[in-house]
Amino acid sequence: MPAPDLSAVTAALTSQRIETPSWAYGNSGTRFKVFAQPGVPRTPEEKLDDAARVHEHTGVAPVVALHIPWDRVPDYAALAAHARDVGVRVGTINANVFQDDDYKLGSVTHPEPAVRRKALDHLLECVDIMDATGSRDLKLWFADGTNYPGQDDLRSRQDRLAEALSAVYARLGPEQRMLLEYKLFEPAFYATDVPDWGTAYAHCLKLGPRAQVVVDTGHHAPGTNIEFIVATLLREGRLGGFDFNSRFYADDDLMAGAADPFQLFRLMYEVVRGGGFGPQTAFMLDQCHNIEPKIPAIIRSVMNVQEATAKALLVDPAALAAAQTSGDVLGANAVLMDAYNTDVRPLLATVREGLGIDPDPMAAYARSGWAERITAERADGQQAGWGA
Ligand code: PSV
Ligand code: MN
Ligand code: MN
Repeated sequence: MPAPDLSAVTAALTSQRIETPSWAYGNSGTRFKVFAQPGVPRTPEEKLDDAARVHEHTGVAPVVALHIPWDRVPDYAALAAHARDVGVRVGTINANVFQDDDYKLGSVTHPEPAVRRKALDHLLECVDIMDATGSRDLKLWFADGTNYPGQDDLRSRQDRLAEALSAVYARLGPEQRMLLEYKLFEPAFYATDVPDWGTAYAHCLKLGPRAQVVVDTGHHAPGTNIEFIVATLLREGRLGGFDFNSRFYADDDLMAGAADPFQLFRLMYEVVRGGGFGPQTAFMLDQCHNIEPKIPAIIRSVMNVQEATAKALLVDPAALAAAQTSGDVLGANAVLMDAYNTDVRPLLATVREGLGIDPDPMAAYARSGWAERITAERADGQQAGWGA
């Protein structure tokens, strides 16, 4: 590979697409308290209106992931049309089989067939919604698991999961994909039915090539080498996308790049190295902004992903390969660190100028008056929250 040339890096950064999650625009909190914020959207349409502001000021966030039923509307084609009208489009459809009393012991892995059927019907409904919105990806995360040894049969639960996944996979259109997300623990504390990339990968492998694994950066044990997982999934052709966020402890859902920007760089380097930088990989955020203002936090997160990407694109592959093959441990490490330690903010300012937007998205949003406007206009009505 030739040394990175700046015009190619600029072109790559200009073409980057980062998908923002509808739920990040609504109120959220911990299990202790939701701190409501003024101006928060009251409807899925208003979440799209806010997402359009993030795209307006960053130029790289034209796609918005929905979560069903949090974003339930009577007419999804009309919702997709609203998205287009305001300058964005509907992206990944996230299914939700974790907020119903029936799912106390699981959804698609529940011991009772009637509950499994109900969960499967919801997943199939999500594919209907994808047909209406023109979405490519269905993202599946299951809260399913057990809290106590012996509570249920671990193997039978895998069989039930496989049965549901294959029914959903069979329902997908030829251009649609299923992204299976794993998570180490929470809300199940003894055994989670899809706890790791290996389990997700094994299910995807049986289903077919349009079943892909999604890596949520907050869903691993502390110290896990996530870039190794990324490299492996790319090598196997099974990296469908990311849910980016930051964690200090568990699934903290803080802003991407806030806790560990070096990790984000290492992930993005493996994406670039492994040929995963392109529309075949869904670069999504999955975050909750509990105490900070939401739209600026999402703009900041998009910028953090851009900075990590720019640094990854600046790694000199020829110099790295030369150092690696000659066994130059420190030299190879220095090639990576040189890229990581580059201040890419001027480069990204140039990219933004090329896109015809303000080089400083945070300042441009603050000046825009949008925050004041939504605070005044959305003073009445029920504001959307995590779960509403
Ligand atoms: C679960 O922790 C998760 O990461 C899944 O992606 C859910 O869809 C999302 O969070 C809900 O915020
Ligand atoms: Mn997630
Ligand atoms: Mn999560």
